[in-house]
Amino acid sequence: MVVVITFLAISCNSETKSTSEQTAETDSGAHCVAKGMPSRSGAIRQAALVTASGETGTEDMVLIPGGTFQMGSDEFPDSRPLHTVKVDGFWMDKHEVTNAEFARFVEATKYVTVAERPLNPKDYPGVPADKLVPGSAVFTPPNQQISLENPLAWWQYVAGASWKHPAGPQSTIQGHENEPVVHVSYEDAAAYAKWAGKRLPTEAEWEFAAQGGKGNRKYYWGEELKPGGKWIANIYQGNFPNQNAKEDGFAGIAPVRSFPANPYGLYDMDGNVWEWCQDLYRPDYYRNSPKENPKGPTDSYDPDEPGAVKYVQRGGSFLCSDQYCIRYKAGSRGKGEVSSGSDNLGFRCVRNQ
Ligand SMILES: [Ca+2]
Ligand SMILES: [Ca+2]
Repeated sequence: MVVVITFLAISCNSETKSTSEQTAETDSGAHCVAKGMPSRSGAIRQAALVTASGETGTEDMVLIPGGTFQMGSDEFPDSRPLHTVKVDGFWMDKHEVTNAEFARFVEATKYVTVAERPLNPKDYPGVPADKLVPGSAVFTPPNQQISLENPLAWWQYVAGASWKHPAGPQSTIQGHENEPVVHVSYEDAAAYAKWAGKRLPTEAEWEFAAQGGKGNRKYYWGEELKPGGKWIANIYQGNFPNQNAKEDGFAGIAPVRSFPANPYGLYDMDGNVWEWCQDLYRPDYYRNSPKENPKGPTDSYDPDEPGAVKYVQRGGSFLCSDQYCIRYKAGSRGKGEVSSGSDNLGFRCVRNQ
């Protein structure tokens, strides 16, 4: 396996975080990978070439009525302050976009995802050409308990990993058609949405939908971590990252609809895979964001990585737990570099009413 680890090692290693900062990690592989991987956003802009399929149906979507809600969370610095937001109604995919759905898109458009595209040596001065191989970030847990300070201890850039080969070249999506597609960059997700006659949700739409009409609570499903003693979302139990107790039944990705739907009929808004939103990311956006149908700031800024263009991700993944990444909690935000994917990052789409 060839890994482009030289760059990765620089930045993710360089961070030393307090315990509270660690638990606020987003643990998106893309977040970590972006720290060492120069952006590939200069690669072929295939999304611009994708045309809409003309699809207008709302099969496998639900109508979210729109309304006013409390957005954000006081628990996370970049989710403050809690503020009142109004969103119009919209249709939303009931579940994360699946491998089967993404395969239909690729079949129809011959789209090549960012993770599958060659890397331009100009973007990586000093890196030998044989290291510049297409690939993506794969969760690769160590065998023993380790410090949680260095995400590179469990994230590896795997050559040949892509949506078709989620764990690397030898892996396949055959038999996993009903699982969420992963290793999709923002551009890939937006291209799929455009083809499907849909779009990515705004962050406000996503959170409004996740609340299920129940208001701002600790978790999107309620105030208790395990209502009735049962796990009702695919997150991480056990000792992160090396001892996955999989009490919820899944060590990794679960097929969509494996856990109960929320009151709107939406599945896996919590956990399973992170979901791209259309908004650019800034940690200070909520301090002065529009009160109606906010669509994100006009530029992106992440103090952890000032040069990177980042978009918001929501909901957490199968790697989230109270021990490390608590960003599956209601109102919390994730972020990812525009050209990066990982095996715990996917998306779902919406359509205007
Ligand atoms: Ca799990
Ligand atoms: Ca999800």
